[in-house]
Amino acid sequence: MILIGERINGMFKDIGKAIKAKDPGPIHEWAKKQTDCRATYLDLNHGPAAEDRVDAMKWLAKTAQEASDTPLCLDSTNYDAIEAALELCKRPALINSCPADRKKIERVFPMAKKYGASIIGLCMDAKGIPKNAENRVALAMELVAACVEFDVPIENLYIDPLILPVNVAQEHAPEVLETIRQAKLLSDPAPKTVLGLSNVSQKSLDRSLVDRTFVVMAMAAGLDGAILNVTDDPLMDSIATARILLNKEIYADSYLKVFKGH
Ligand code: THG
Repeated sequence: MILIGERINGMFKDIGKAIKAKDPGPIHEWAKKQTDCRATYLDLNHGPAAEDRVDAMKWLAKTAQEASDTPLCLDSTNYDAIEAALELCKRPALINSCPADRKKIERVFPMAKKYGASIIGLCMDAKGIPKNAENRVALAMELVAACVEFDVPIENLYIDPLILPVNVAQEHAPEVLETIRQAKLLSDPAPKTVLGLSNVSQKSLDRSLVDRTFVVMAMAAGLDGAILNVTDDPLMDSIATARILLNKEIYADSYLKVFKGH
């Protein structure tokens, strides 16, 4: 599983403050901590409050790489901010994200090719997020076609069906699972799939329980990666156990110690 640590996000108070004050401490701390928890990528998101997004994203990319060699997942709707950060990335990055919207595709895909970056492609367009799997998959297909058009390897595309909080949008969860199944049939090789897992449990009572139950269901449907709380041990243990039960790793009594989320 590709594990993208979600914690360096201006939505969290400590990170929002650190970005404002240009205090590297919390960024270094979370970059190290999530790397220790075996994150494959570190998500960097300047949050809604950042004034100069280009400047904030550049600072986050520079500061995170002072503390860790883990590749970066550049999470912003501002593509100038993403491009400025791509210039600073020491390892191939993940662009988070691009909707199935022609204007945005024309901005993001050439940039991904130029920097050798991968792309998270969202199952949404200018009209928003479709309710059912069929319409989500149609948008995923546009992103797969864009890979061919702009010469980006399909393996570098991560389709994100977009999961919403179960407490307010319960009917979306099974449609997301079906989208993951069908995304795998769109091309050969198939695109990868990813979720912003913590969305599903926002404002729910036992977040970890909701997250780990849903991630296991999504893995059975073919999920390749998630943006998630990599410091949640029960969640990481569930992912490791699902990897064993899906026969992706060889069983050993010590598998929890050996694999964690991997
Ligand atoms: N898809 C893609 N990228 C994404 C998302 C997605 N990036 C952002 C988000 N969704 C994934 N990251 C988070 C990070 C934090 C939380 C949820 C998703 C979260 N935060 C607490 C909350 O809202 O309750 C904040 C708590 C606090 O302030 O301390 O849950 O879907 N491609």
